[in-house]
Amino acid sequence: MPRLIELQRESDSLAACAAAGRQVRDPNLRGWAALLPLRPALLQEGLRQSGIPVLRGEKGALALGSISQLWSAARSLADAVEDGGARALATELARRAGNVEAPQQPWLLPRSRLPEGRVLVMAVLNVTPDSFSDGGSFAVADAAVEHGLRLAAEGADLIDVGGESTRPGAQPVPADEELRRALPVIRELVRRAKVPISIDTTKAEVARAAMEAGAEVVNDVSGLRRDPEMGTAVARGGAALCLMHSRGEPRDMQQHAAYADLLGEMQDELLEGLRRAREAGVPEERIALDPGLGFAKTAEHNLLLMRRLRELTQLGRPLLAGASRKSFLGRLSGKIAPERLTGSVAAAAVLALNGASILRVHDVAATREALAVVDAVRSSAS
Ligand code: PMM
Repeated sequence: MPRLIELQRESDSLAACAAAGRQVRDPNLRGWAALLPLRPALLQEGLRQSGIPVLRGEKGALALGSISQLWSAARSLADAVEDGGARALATELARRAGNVEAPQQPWLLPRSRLPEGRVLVMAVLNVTPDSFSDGGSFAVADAAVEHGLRLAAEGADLIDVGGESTRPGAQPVPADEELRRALPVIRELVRRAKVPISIDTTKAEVARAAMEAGAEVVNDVSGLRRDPEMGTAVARGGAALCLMHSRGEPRDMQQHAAYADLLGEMQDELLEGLRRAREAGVPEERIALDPGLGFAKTAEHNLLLMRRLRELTQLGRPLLAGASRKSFLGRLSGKIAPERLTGSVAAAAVLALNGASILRVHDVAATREALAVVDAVRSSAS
């Protein structure tokens, strides 16, 4: 069965060469090595053809690469190789590599530079009629701006402004209404908050206006599926993009919550979103991926995803995730949305520990406090 060896130092390289039974031992191998049995040789050949260097020894072969390269080559071979033994090896290698967290990638924004070396917090600022008591649209915008400034002062690294509810069952809002709600708030926060602003929308028209007003991130919960112009709009506007996994539309998405292999199908669908974004001209380093907790997922799917989140780090992009106040947490605590703070902070800690780079949350101060602990635990490992 394949074994994965991390090659950080000279001694790791020498040990990997010894395990493969190589006469000449190279002290300079770095990254990851998959130690494979010599037979059947079809897996080695397949890996070689996918561009992975393979060194043979008397006892085994070493396939070398980053964990994401090994994972993705093994995953495609597991589907393609016909020989049963080689296929079983490829499947096992893909499974093992999938369990290793890939190194976190930076997320590049057009103007701001996000802090590195810790998990980031994206604050939720929903400007929908049910989120602020409605004293007329100016009063709502003022209250939203004040709330946004408070979230920034509490330590938010980004603020995500949304003018359309995406809750399960929510009805769509026309673009002009979404703009009427979100645009004044974005303009004011771009001027006054010292953190980058994101627009939570699935409409290219809204994204364009928000980018013109200074938004640096477009957060599309449809993962570029809903509006065919969205990819080009983001590429032209130069913003960063959050591609979230979902299926169907908010009004019917829970009918699509059926998976034979949740993580495998999500990886395929997120890769499809990445391909769409690249084809539209959005540079890869500007893209973050989001598992879309609660979107076309049952409560059980959400929990499984939280436990196995690190498998999505193999897609090679930073992971953004949001569990904050969601209904599956309410099912566990029996609490209504505004009272789900403790569960939300626990969920944020789990997500951060399992590989999320950015957390989308309502409660910034409490989350930052919990993340200080998670960051300390994570960095103690290296
Ligand atoms: N969840 C909601 C809205 N937008 N965007 C991203 N990227 N990820 C999410 O999980 C997400 C989102 C719904 O939650 P809310 O109604 O509390 O904003």
